[in-house]
Amino acid sequence: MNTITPPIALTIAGSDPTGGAGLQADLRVFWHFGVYGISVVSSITSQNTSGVRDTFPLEAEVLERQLSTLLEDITPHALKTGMLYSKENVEVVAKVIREYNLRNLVVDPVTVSSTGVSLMEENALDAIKESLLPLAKVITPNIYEASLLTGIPVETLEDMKEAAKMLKEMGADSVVITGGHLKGDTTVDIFYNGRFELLESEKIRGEFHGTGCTFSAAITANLCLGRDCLSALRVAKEFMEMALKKAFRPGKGMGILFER
Ligand code: PXL
Repeated sequence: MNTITPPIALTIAGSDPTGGAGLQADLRVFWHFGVYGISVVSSITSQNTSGVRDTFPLEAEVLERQLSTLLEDITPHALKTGMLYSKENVEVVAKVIREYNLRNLVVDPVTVSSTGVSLMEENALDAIKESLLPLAKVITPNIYEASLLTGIPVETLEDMKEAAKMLKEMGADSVVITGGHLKGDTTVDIFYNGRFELLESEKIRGEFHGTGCTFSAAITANLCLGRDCLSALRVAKEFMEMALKKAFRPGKGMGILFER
């Protein structure tokens, strides 16, 4: 037996059969960075690259049993949450994270799919704010999610800064708001942990599926490797640029990111 344990990251997310988003994408990204992925499924979806057709959230009890059985045995060095869907599921995840004192939590507040299908019940948003945000090392909303979480419109760089401050006040240690959906030729992401850092990159045009999952998984993997938030973010951005340039279309719909 190998006596050296690799860094281990946990994803708590929905299943996406296309592999472009959800836990399948998370595990692939973890592996790219040499991080061993463990996973707990929070909901099943039926979808293809043209869109999500159904969502079947698992019951909170099923989620809790998967988590407690796994975590009484293995302690991940970092973890991320993706699609949790219901208030009950968000609360169970927060409870278990506290119970097992898990560190390096990345919260990707998944609300809708790239084609606009809801991946979250309305009251789950309040549960994310109240229970999960205070436990987060980093929260990674896009501008729409940042707007939903803060209740302010997020359409400009100034709005993003305001929302980032609010999200930090709500309890997240660091905030990353991705500006990929802003108008303009470049993408500006905002990092805030008490001071601001603006990260600009080339905007790669196209219809992609799973960018939010892939990005937050790359941050999680790099926190897992011991990087601080800002350097994890820088590595994740570089990774995204590469994976977007190599994206492919396995079906008739959106492109899926690829890193080989
Ligand atoms: O990209 C958001 C997302 C997250 N998780 C699952 C998804 C999607 C988008 O379709 O299917 C499982």
